[in-house]
Amino acid sequence: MKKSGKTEVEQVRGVLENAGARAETLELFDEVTSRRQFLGRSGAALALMGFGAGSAAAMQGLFGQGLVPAAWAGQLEGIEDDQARAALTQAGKEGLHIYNARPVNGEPDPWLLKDAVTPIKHHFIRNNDLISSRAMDRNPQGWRLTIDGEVNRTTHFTLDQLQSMRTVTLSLPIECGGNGRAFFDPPVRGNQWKRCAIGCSEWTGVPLRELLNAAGVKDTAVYTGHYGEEPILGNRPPFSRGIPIDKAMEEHTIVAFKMNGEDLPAVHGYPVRLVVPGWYGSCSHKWLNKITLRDREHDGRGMMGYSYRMPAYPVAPGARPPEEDMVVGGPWLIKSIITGPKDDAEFRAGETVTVTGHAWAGEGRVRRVSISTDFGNTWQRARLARPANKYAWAQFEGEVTLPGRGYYEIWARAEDRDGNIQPQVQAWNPRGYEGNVVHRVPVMVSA
Ligand SMILES: Nc1nc2c(c(=O)[nH]1)N[C@H]1C(S)=C(S)[C@@H](COP(=O)(O)O)O[C@H]1N2
Ligand SMILES: [Mo]
Repeated sequence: MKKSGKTEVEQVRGVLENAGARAETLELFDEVTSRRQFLGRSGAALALMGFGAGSAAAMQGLFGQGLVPAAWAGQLEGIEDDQARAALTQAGKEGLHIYNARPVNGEPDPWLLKDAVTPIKHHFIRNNDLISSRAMDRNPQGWRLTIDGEVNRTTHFTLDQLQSMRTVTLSLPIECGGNGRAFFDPPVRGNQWKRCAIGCSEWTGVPLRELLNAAGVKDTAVYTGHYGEEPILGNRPPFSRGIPIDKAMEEHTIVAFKMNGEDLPAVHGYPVRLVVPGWYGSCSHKWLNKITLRDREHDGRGMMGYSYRMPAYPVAPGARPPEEDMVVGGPWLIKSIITGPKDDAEFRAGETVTVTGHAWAGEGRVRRVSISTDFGNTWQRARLARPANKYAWAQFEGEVTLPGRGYYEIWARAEDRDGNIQPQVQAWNPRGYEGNVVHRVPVMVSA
């Protein structure tokens, strides 16, 4: 934290104390101001502080007194929506950069994603619309999941029924199709996700195929269509994506009702969501209440035009291929992130620096992660841990030594078993999907 910032915080604390602020208000003040150190440079202005459930009132008290320090003002502007605040608080979110509040969208910094299993507080959020009151109240009354369409019999499941079936618990990544969009040149519209619209939490639920089999899958079923319960922003059809039937029948595609052992927070899809690992996050439908099996590719909102679609052939940066040349996107590419060191970390010449991170590979398997400190001129192999299960990300770790003073970048590059390697330059597409350019972490070395 900058010296001037600290002085300002201390001044405000003094004013609060003199004004006779309650002990719990001072405690909250200290908690919030001390957490700022986790927020990183550019993030501070938009970052979300991890307010406890009871602290909103205390914050209101502060605002009422006109005592909002400049250091806080921007952070709270990022969450100007009551529902977003409540949803973020319920999920205990901490350290996310909130891009918008209505709908709510946010991602953490890479150094907050060190854990093999992403804690709920640091899992990114991507909503296209709003959150229902059922989800906010976590009320399962009257909710059911319907399987219909190309099935022998339309079948319904209550939450109790799902929970009494054979469940599985798996570490599964969910990664937004637009993760990495911020690195597209020329820029493309949409949330400017950097590297952390990904999480790999532990999801508990029922394999989707067991529900589909219970309904009886007809030979004519080739695709799914997903529907959920959410208030739609504006006058448009509900968000509804789908996946090919083979992916739906794959044993790791699950209907999940627990995240890291807890009931799903509203913001992550209470009461149940799909988890379709290795594919664009948009396939992992939240607040799920119906799956329709279809005899053709699904045509819901999010399946047509340029939305979650890729050009059928490589296009020039900035080009706009005709709509009929766009095809539905799905599987993710080989990718990795560096979770340590942080951006702008400072080291001494000759010091051993531990580099940590994760690698994952869509439908593939990670074979190798390599690290470079000389702009990709030379690479050294990192140690790679065995992932928890298929699709889970694999932890990597390696040591590098930075020889002399100056500016360095630490790069990581993953390779899958089919020989696909993360590129050092980002290929372009009109909506900024499948961004997987190598992660570069700038560090400074002193003599
Ligand atoms: N019903 C519904 N499901 C949804 C979405 C949505 O807007 N509505 N967003 C999707 C997208 S684009 C992504 S990337 C993931 C994000 O999941 P998370 O918010 O739990 O991280 O949810 C998907 N499921
Ligand atoms: Mo997404």
